Amino acid sequence: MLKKIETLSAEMLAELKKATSEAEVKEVEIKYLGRKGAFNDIMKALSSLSDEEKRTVGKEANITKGKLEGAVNKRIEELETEKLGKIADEEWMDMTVSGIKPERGHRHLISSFIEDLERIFAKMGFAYVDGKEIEEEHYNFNQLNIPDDHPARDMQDTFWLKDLPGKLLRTHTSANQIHHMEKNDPPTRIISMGKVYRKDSDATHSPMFHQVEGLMVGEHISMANLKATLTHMLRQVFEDDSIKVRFRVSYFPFVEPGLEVDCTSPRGGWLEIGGAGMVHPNVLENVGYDPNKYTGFAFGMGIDRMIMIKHGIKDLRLFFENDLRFIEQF
Ligand code: FA5
Repeated sequence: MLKKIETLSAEMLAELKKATSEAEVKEVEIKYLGRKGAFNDIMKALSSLSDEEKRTVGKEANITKGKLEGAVNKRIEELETEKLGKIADEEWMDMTVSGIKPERGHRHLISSFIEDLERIFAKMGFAYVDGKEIEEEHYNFNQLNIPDDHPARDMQDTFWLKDLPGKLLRTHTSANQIHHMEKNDPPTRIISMGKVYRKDSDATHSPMFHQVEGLMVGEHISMANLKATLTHMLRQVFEDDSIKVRFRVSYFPFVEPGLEVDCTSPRGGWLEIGGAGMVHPNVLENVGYDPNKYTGFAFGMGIDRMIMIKHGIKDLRLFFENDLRFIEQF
């Protein structure tokens, strides 16, 4: 009997060693130590032994069972440690390796310039109003004192939209003056910016470019206010307090008098940057403002032109080609 206990014990220990999972260990445990297991058979067989033998064999069987239970728990622990060790081996991370830095982009030159302009005008009390790139003739031309047959329509070569009568890609941001004045009473002080479109293309003309429009209407608004506003804006934009502004008489149907605006360039000489003037009485009347009570100025500048002047860029098309060698310089 004692020999049998010894053999069973050795067999069980060998099987435990071979078990590779907790479930397998449990199976071995049941096979030897379970209710119908091999050790129970020995316990049952004790009844046929003498009292003396019962005591020795029984005692030995209990001690061995206790040891084997310990071996079961030990094997389970071993397997758990092995498992964790394996995970640590396979899934480790080297925290000292430097990471991959994601490339950080930045605002396009035009977008950041537009933000600067918005800030500069906000400080002078101009509210920002948005507009639409697809416009109606009514806003882009008619209300701006440019009726159907007016030759001034040819001054801005227009992209008309196929199958949408009277709709076009706005040729200037001046359309936003009308949208605003039709909905708001004077006095008013706004700017508006965005993309405009014309059939134009060379180094200084792009079929899509950007304008900033300004409008100030109230009592006693004069050309002096216009000059002061533009001078302050350009000095801020070019970060140069010596910038001068000059007006040359010109023609735009929606202003009277109409002006071309030039400024001294940070690189010397005079440069043309936009159009301006005193809002035409017909325009004020069109939107229901009393031209005998109110006066106002308006201006429209080429944003791309201003950026070209500021950074000495010769070709406007560079702005829109998205060549990183260009974009990353700003
Ligand atoms: C206008 O568009 C008028 N709406 C400006 C205005 C507003 C006058 C309010 C009076 C009162 P003009 O067509 O000149 O005007 O354009 C204004 C500026 O836009 C130009 O001086 C120039 O800087 C810029 N510009 C015009 N065409 C292009 C183009 N194809 N590409 C880039 N910039 C352009």
